Amino acid sequence: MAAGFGGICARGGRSAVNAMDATAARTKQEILRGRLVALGFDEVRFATLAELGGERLNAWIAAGQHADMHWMERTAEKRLQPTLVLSEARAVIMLGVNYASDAAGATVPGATGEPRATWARYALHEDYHDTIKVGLNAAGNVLKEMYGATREDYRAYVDTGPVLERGWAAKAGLGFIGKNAMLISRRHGNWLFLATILTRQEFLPDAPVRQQATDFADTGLLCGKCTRCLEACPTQAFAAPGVVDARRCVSYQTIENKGIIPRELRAGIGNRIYGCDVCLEVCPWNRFAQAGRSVLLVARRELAGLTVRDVLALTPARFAEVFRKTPIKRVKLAGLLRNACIVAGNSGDVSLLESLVRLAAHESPLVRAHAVWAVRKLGGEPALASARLAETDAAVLAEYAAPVATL
Ligand code: B12
Ligand code: SF4
Ligand code: SF4
Repeated sequence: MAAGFGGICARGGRSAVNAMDATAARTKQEILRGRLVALGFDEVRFATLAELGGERLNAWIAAGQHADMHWMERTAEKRLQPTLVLSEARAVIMLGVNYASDAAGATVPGATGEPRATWARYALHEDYHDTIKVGLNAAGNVLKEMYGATREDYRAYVDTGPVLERGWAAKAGLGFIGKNAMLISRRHGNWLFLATILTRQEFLPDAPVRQQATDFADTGLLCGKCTRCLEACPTQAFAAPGVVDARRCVSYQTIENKGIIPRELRAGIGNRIYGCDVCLEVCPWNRFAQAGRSVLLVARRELAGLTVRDVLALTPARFAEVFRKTPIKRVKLAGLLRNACIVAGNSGDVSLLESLVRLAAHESPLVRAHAVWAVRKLGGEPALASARLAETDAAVLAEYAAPVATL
């Protein structure tokens, strides 16, 4: 791949030619931007490779705020040094995909008063890792066509790569980092997926939202005195503005945690069955968000209609069918039943007891533990007598033994 913009022709002076080259490079870059927008990316911006500053990430890991996401520890060095991911990398193309839509998490109870679950807005789509990947593959073809880039000249990621996507997005000017830790866009509010192309090609950098917005000190740059997100967090997960302690975050607990959800956090989970958007929803910057074009997304609005009772009744076959192609399949049936037990326990709806008592004899100890908690919380403990007699798992027995005041 031809990396630079420089070059000298026999007759012109170096600076005149460089100026001409820079203009040509800029024009070409704008054509590239237009072509990537046409592929479905709502934001396409460029940053040159520079130090991002590792203090924030290192401090987060040192404090254990990454919970058991040990892969964050293992990849920290790469996240801070993109040339370890791609040698001779020179620039980052930061891409954003708007997912603001009226498919917001279902927070309104149905007409029948049946308890509903709230799903993170992003989850009410086919898995964005898969659908945005299609756009990234197409972007690779454009880079090849326009710049002669081979597969070795760039790395393209959405979410799962060892890159600090929000930091690069702030550098490239997609938005600013809010006190809720989100990359917030003036055009899309909080509803922007990020994707990254690390490349050996040089690009002219775009400006950040404000010139000084290049450092961690600028977290909350356009928040002013607002602290809504910090106050609204249902589990007090913010260790400081812009710093999420994953151990307390509902998103971590309901998606990434594969084990028991700490008892003291369960009430705060409320009816959030998968992920959490509270600190995003309350942000006043969302009022500028326009509906997305959905070129790289496939909405699955029907999922918002599922009731807690529907989820508690899922069989392996039905789970596979309903959540096919969605990110929710990643938590597997046992993980989703665990979350649904918590939502049911918090609902106060004793008509769910029958399903919960059945789950207290489920084959998975993870499900049994949370079902026992929910049954006890709804006051149905006597119905657990036979399940308790058969129980041998230490974690489940601990749920039977927990003092009622801690439920
Ligand atoms: C680990 C992870 C999580 C963890 C930890 C969250 C966290 N706050 O770190 C958990 C599981 C809790 C989580 C939850 C969610 N996540 Co998440 N997550 C990630 C992941 C994989 C890594 C994030 C990371 O590096 N964290 C470590 C901390 C220390 O870094 P950071 O928060 O990114 O902050 C850095 C920069 O902001 C920088 N910084 C701070 N201020 C400033 C200012 C300037 C000017 C600069 C340059 C840098 C800078 O400092 C930090 C460290 O360097 C990224 C994908 C990726 N590869 O980056 C997605 C990602 C951050 N998640 C995303 C989403 C959508 C979510 C949820 C909304 C999902 C949900 N609905 O349940 C929640 C939101 C929770 C929240 N308020 O942060 C999106 C965010 C998009 C956006 N617009 O910001 C990402 C980018 C995935 C994607 N590709 O779209 N997530
Ligand atoms: S995602 Fe939810 S639990 Fe996590 S920090 Fe935001 S409001 Fe708190
Ligand atoms: S809710 Fe307020 S403080 Fe939080 S990110 Fe939005 S503007 Fe900033």
